[in-house]
Formats: sequence, C-alpha cells, structure tokens
Amino acid sequence: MYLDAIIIGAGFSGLYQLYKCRDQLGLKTLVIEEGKEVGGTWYWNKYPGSRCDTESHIYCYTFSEEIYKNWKWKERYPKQKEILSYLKYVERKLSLRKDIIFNNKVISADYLDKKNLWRVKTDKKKVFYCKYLISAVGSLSAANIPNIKGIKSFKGEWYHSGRWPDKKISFKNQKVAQIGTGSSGIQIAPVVAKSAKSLTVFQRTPNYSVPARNRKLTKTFIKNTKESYKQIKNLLTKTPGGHAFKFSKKSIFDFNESKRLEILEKAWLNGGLSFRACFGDITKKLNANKIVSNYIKEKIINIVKDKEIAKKLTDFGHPFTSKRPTLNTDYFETFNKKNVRLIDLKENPIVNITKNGIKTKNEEFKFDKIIFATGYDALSGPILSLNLTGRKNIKLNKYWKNGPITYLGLMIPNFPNFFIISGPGSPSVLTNVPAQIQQHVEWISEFIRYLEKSNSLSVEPEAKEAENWVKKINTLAKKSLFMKAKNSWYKGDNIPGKPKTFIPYPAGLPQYREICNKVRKKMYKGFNISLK
Ligand code: NA7
Repeated sequence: MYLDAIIIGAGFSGLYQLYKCRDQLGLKTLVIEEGKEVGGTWYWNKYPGSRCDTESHIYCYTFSEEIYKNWKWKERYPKQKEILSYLKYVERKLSLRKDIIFNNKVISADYLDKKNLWRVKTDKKKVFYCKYLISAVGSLSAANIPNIKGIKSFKGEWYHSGRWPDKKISFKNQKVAQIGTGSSGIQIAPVVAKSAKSLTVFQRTPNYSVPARNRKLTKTFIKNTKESYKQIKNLLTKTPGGHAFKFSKKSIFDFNESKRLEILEKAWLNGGLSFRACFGDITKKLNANKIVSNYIKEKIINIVKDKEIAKKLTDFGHPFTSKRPTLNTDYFETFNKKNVRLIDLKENPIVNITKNGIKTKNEEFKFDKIIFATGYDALSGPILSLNLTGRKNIKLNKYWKNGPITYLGLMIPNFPNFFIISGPGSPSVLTNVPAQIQQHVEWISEFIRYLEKSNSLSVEPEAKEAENWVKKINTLAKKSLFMKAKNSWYKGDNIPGKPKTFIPYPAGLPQYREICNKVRKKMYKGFNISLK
C-alpha cells in the first residue's frame, strides 16, 4: 500500500502530526501504532500512581483554542488515565482513528534509493510504502529491563513501569520488590506500600525530590486558564522548558541567609517543578546549587525517622537537577512505614534473581512480585528499534555507533525524508514535552509543505551540519550542570554499551526554536533537497 506519509506512534506527537499531514497538507497519511489504543507513553505507563510531573493546564495541546477550552482538567497534575482520556478526546474531535492501525509494531524501514520511497514492515507482516516517514515514537518508550541473572526462573510476576499490563494488578498481601528510584519509582512506592504486605525498594542512586503538592483544581483556576489561553500559549514559547513559570532573575547570593530561606520555604510549600526556578542560578551555578541541594537534603532528613535510612536516601553525590528532577507525594514518608524497607545497592548489590525472589550480596529475599522502575533507553533507543536502513544500505545502528547524529534533532544524513519528533538532538525531555512536540510538528509540516511545492524528491541534512550540531550540543552540555552527574540517562550512562554522549539539546526551547526558525527563513539552509 502506498502513502504520502507514514507516522510511527499515536501519542501526543503522532496524533498532531496526522492532523497536520492529512487535514492541512492534504497528504494520504497513515499512523502505525504498536499499542491497542492511542496514547503512546500514556498508554504504556499504567503503573500505580502514574501521573505527569508537569501541570495539567499546560501538559496539553495549545494549537487549537477550541480543544484547549473544551477540555477540563481535574487536578494540578494529570493522572495517566486522565491524559489518556484527553488524547482519546482529541482523536475523536479530529476524527483521527480511521487513519491509524493499531497492534502493529514497526520492525524495519528501508529507504529504496531508486524509487525514493520508504518501505515499512510491521510485525503483523504488513508492508507499506511512503515518501515521508515520521518518527513519533517518543523519547522514553524503549523500556530498560536490566539483564539480571535468573530473571527467567522467577515464579512470581514481574512488570516494567513503562510496559505495564492492561489487566488489574493487586498488591494486597503481596511481598513486593521495586527496583529503581527515578520519577516512576518515586510515584510507585507510596501507592504500592499502601496495600502490599511488604515493599522492598532497591535503590542504586538516591534521588532529589520536591513535593508535588497535587490538589483538585478550583473552578476559578479552570476559568482563569481558559480566559488566559492566548497568554499561556505565548508564555510557553518564552520559558526555557516550555513551562508556565519563569526563572527568577535574582541570584541566591543577592539575599542574606534568612531571606534565602524564606524564598526557599515558599517555593517548597508551593511544590512542583517551579521550585528550581526560585533563584536564577540554581540550575546554572554549582555554588548556588549546593545551597539548594543541602536544603532538600535537610528536608528529607527531617521527614525520615530512621537516621540510617535518611542517610541512604540523601547520599546524593550529584547536584540537584543534574539528573531528571522528580516530584513526589509522600515518597520519603513511605520509609516511615513498618512494611517498607530500603536496600542500598551500593553496599548490598543484587547477585541474581531466584525462583522465589532476589538474592543480594548480604541477604536472600522472598517476593511475590517484582516491579522494574528502571527507566528507558532514552531518546535514541526507540529510533534504533525501528531498524532503519538509509541510502546506499547504510544502517542507522552503524551510523550512530558513537552516538546519535542529527541536524537540529530533526533529520539524519543518509536517511532521506525521515523526520524525528522529539528525539535525540532536540530539547525533548528537558522540556514540557507537548510544547516541544508542537514546535516540531509545526516546523516539520511547514518543511513538507515547502518540499511539496518545490517538487522535491528527497531531502536530507548535510553531514557537516549534523556533525556541527552534535558538537554544539556537547559544547553546551559541558558548560552545564548536567555533566556533573556521574551517571545519567541524559548521557546514556544507564544502558550498558550505549555511547556516552549528551543526547538532548540543552540550551532551552526558545533558543532552539529561534535556530529552527532561522533555518526555515534561510530556505532550509543545511539541507540538501533533490528535485524531480
Ligand atoms: P529513570 O529516571 O531512568 O529511573 C530509573 C531508576 O532505575 C533509577 O533509579 C536507576 O538508577 C534505576 N536503575 C536502572 N537500572 C538499574 C539496575 N540495573 N539496577 C538497579 N537500579 C537500576 O526512569 P523513570 O521511569 O523513573 O523516569 C523516566 C521518565 O519517565 C521520567 O522523567 C518521566 O518523564 C517518565 P540510576 O539513577 O541509574 O543509578
């Protein structure tokens, strides 16, 4: 079957890109989705306590005033189920379902040089041909399931947070293990601990976490956000992370100690991702960051009653925000419960999984269930899993063997007419992702419109431009606090054998948007366009 455009993935990016390609560019378009529903990340991440860390009134599309104003969010942070309902609502509103095929995983895509077409194959033996191939596979969709010896012998059930089964899972009276203490693990533990007989949390690296302070949205707040649609939409294009808060222009050193504390307390009580913005230099300067890192440490020590556990939970070794900042609801309080234990993997590493549980250096544990909250092969992983072969039989996994090479995070040399939404080389995971997605979809769509008008056969970035883009990202990252974390998935450290290079674009969404706009104004300088 021939199509003008194929989009892989029916999450936030795939749905909007389908609407753009089909309804605004008039292209015959198909979305191929592995899951059985729309939702992408929010289809798969059904784990207990799953909720977005970005506030609901901005974790949504802003391209349509009608869609924005017609949807009513319930709480400050949207639950997984609520986001899924929202995406289904958008899908219905734009009549997208008829152009999506579900339960089909793309297993390969090959560029046919002579025909200037992509051939896309799925695990259900379907084959499609298209001119434009667009990856909307998400940044955090390739689950990292650690290769721990003995996993196959485990008699109980085990789950990964990002591949959570559809069936209802009860932890009542169960002995549960949780491996991983990132954003997902921090959400899971307090919920599972409520019903489980016991919960044992295996921690490799302790994580800073700020209270989420979730709450029901008031009618006044909802009314105000709707009335401020235009201002909110505009604000999201101006802030570095595409969030609705601005960073303070003041340094922490502009204040004496008591005033600093007052500002920090206020931000802590407010909770949320904006905590890091209460001084302008927390995320930029190590000396300012140290003060705030210590402040968070003190807060945690005051919550956790057992001083030994508190010590383990706060033995950070990296600056606040150098790894993914997390939010929590009663995570640290959970360790005051009698049925919850913390195992520090640094002093007591896992040896293997047994048929009855987990064996560590110092102890053997019995478990009924194991939860892997062990994260993802972030950004490059989902794209590599597509098994792309570009021009002249060039394989993407070979081309990217030393790390992802893209120009603007949008296209790859040697892989003509292949676009990436929110992948490596773009601000992606360092932003409020729907804000970044919309910028990408709109830029890609304008580019396709231009290509179609120019009668183009194919387009790909110049190799030199892509090399410079990768260099630019690494130079920017070196100046940032991100590099102060010894291990982080921003740098590929969490996946054995993955190249160690900084993956997302680290200088913020407004700067990135400006660069993309300049390229467009200069008639897509840096891209080689071949005409019919
Ligand atoms: P993260 O942030 O990558 O967290 C994964 C956690 O799992 C983290 O604590 C890891 O420790 C730990 N981990 C990973 N591999 C192992 C092994 N082999 N053994 C023990 N512990 C391990 O993923 P999340 O799902 O929590 O969050 C990702 C994003 O998804 C989040 O920002 C939301 O947007 C949704 P480490 O720190 O690497 O030492």
